[in-house]
Amino acid sequence: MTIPNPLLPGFNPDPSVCRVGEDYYLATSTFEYLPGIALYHSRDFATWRQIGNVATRPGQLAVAAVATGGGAWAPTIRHRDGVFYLVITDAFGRGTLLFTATDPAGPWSDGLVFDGIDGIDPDLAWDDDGQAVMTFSGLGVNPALPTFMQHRGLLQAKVDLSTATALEAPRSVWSGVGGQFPEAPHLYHIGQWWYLVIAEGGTERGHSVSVARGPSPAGPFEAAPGTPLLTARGTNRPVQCTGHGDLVQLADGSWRLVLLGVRPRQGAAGFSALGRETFSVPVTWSDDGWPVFEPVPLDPRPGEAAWREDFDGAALGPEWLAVRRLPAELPGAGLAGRASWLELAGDGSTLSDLVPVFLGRRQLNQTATVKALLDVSAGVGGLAVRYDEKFHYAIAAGGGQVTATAHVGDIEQVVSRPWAGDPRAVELEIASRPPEGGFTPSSDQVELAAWAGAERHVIAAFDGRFLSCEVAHSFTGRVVGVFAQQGQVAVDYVDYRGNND
Ligand code: 6LW
Repeated sequence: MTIPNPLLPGFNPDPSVCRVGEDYYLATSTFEYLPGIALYHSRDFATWRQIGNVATRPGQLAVAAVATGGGAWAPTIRHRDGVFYLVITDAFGRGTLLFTATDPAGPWSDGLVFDGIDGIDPDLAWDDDGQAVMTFSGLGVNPALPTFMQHRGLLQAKVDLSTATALEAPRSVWSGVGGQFPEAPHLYHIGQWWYLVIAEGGTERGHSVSVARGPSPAGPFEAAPGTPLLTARGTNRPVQCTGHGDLVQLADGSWRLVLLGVRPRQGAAGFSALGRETFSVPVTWSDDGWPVFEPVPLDPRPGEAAWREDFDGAALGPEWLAVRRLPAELPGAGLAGRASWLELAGDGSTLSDLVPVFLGRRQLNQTATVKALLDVSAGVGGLAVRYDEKFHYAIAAGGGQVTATAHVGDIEQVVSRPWAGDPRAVELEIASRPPEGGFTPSSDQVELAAWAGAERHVIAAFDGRFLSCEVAHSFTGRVVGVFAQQGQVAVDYVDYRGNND
């Protein structure tokens, strides 16, 4: 079976994976979105299903007021003696956290804050005596500490997992071959060596995977000849920014690396609509015991991806995200009101606020057409594609108007038209299409439209490049969904069709 790339499309950065028998569990970062820390499962490594999220209850992450870019950064997931361990940084929030579960679908524990670990990208390994060892990047992300925004290279400490306490002052370990931001360490005991796999060069075009090995978890580590062993820097490969890898041995004995990357349209100078996604490559071993990685190919799942949510069930699936609060905390009756509709209530916020009344899912494909049917007879609301509060496009209806808005940094363009159609059933659409060819790269063209019966009225069309990770500079990616701005808004369905044209 072909293993596709991206492995997990849509915003799914900082992947970490573990195998238990024939089952694979993979976790990715979610930043300011809740539920937090997406968890995926596979049996063949090619088909994946989101089985849950780690942070599904208030208090597990402190993202309610976190600045964009903060929140859940870079998990490591491991399994030992029947327990799943997930360590992660809640950046600018609670700090370095330990969550545990016996069923990875949840529930996960409330999360213990590590005492004595000040940094990001924690890794968890056990030495030959069963002592837990945490290796992490010494970038300070606690505004209350003098180390805030300082980078102290990669650090390591033995830790007590029952109390989440460092058992020693963190020691420096090998920190790469000179690229900026040595981070994302993962430590493995393979054969006679302890391998340290890290990222360096920064998460943008300079990103890479570097490798070293040593005789003990603490080193001393010797860099692999020619490391970084994987990078797209300076190339025009279709998958850029490749780095932040985690190794796993598959059930058949072969090895793979999961890592993050982006797929800019029109090459390295282009724009990536979806943000950082999860990719994977096979790993072979050289005669002298170093891992060998191929460059990351682009091989998306063929055909159209489609989903439709009719809000018929009693609960939303784990793919649905809200910003800085859980979907169940959004104002309005949610699924508990009108049967087979979702009810949202405006609370005076807009999409430009830190905490909008917005519920969405990751855009999974380079181009996608998303439609929603709304009842706006008692309010104003619509459909939006969001990077963050500074970068979003939306089409709203209500009060006898439809309004398309592009919000790009500090610049806003608003196009309004009177709307005479029935406000109890307004069908809105956001459709992205491949850009016109030409010298200047773009990601896509985004049309914002409203339907009157069989007639499609395009209210505005905007260049999609402004909703890309290169422009927005968020750690996340596009999330498409519905929002309420004023009064009561009800949503009958959201329908998504995407492809990689
Ligand atoms: C992640 C770190 C990084 O923790 O970005 O730039 C952070 N590097 O490895 C968020 O993805």
